[in-house]
Parts: sequence; C-alpha cells; structure tokens
Amino acid sequence: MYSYNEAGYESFSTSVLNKENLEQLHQVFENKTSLIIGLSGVGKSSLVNSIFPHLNLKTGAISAYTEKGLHTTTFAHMYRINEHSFIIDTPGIKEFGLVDIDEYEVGHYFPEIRKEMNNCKFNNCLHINETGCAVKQLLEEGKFSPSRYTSYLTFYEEIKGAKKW
Ligand SMILES: Nc1nc2c(ncn2[C@@H]2O[C@H](COP(=O)(O)OP(=O)(O)OP(=O)(O)O)[C@@H](O)[C@H]2O)c(=O)[nH]1
Ligand SMILES: [Mg+2]
Ligand SMILES: [Zn+2]
Repeated sequence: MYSYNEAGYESFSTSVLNKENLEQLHQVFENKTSLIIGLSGVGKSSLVNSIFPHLNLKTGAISAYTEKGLHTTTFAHMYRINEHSFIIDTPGIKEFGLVDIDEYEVGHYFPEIRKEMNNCKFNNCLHINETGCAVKQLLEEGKFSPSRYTSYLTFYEEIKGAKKW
C-alpha cells in the first residue's frame, strides 16, 4: 500500500483491537485541537475511547448486511482533554464538500505535486494532458503513486463539476 508518509503526511496504522500504536496516536493529540474524520464504522469513536476511556463515547456495530457503519455518532462534539488539548469526534462522512478551491489550485493541496509543479513547462499546468508536465513524467516513470494521481483527478473533476452550475 502506498505510504502517505512519502507524500509528506505523517501517517501510521492503529488498531484498537490489537492495541497497536495507540500511545503514538496519544502523542499526536497533545497540545492541539484534533478533528477525527472518516467513514462511518471505521472506528473513530472507538479509537478516541481507547486513549481517553473517561470520555465513554458511544460506539456501534457494523451492519452485517452492508458491512458499513450505522452512523452511531450523530453530531460533531468537541471534548476537552486538558487545557491545551481538544478532540472533536465527528459522524461518519460520505464525502467532503470542497469550498472555495479553484481547479487550478487542487495540486497545491497535494504535497508531492506541489513539490514538483515548478518543473512543469506551463505555470498553470493542470497535470492532466499538458506537454512538459513533470508530474505526468514521474507517473510514467513509476515515481508517482497512481492512486494518489487518481485522487488528484477525482478532486479536480469534482471541483470543476461543482463550478458548472
Ligand atoms: N477489528 C476491529 N474493530 C474495531 C476497531 N475499532 C473499532 N472497531 C469496531 O468497529 C465498530 C464501529 O466502531 P465506532 O467507533 O462506532 O466507529 P465510528 O467510526 O465512530 O462510526 P460512526 O460514529 O458511525 O461514524 C465497532 O463495532 C467497533 O468495535 C479495531 O481497531 N479493530
Ligand atoms: Mg463514532
Ligand atoms: Zn504538470
């Protein structure tokens, strides 16, 4: 699986069941306000509970039929951990609404594209089918994650589509 670390995001896997990397995650929550997002049923509230049991957040089962969550958390709520640390547990999302981003800016939000875009021939390169695109070049050489490139295209299309009406 492609590592988000390579793209420039700190990332690691956790498991509540196997008590994996929970202390590491605990450190991440220190001295900041953290927002927990992800699909319903992935275990957001369970993860928070495992680190801060006193919060006693409601958690739910996965539907045996759809294997998806049942939207156990129904509203976003911010919990105070200490004077400097807050945690916001949210209901499972279906999709993000992307606000106020121009289609030309999508690449700026992908660290690995941002790093490369100065090497594109055109400064307004969309990294789709322009000649001299450094991102496409890397993709062809197998040095850019195809799944991340697909994500980029998905966001790009979504934003472009949203502007049509
Ligand atoms: N195997 C496994 N199951 C987990 C883990 N964490 C949570 N679960 C289970 O996943 C199910 C859903 O957990 P929740 O914490 O309610 O999920 P959520 O992401 O908060 O879901 P919503 O509030 O609906 O968005 C529960 O049955 C948990 O017991 C884990 O690390 N491993
Ligand atoms: Mg929840
Ligand atoms: Zn480009």
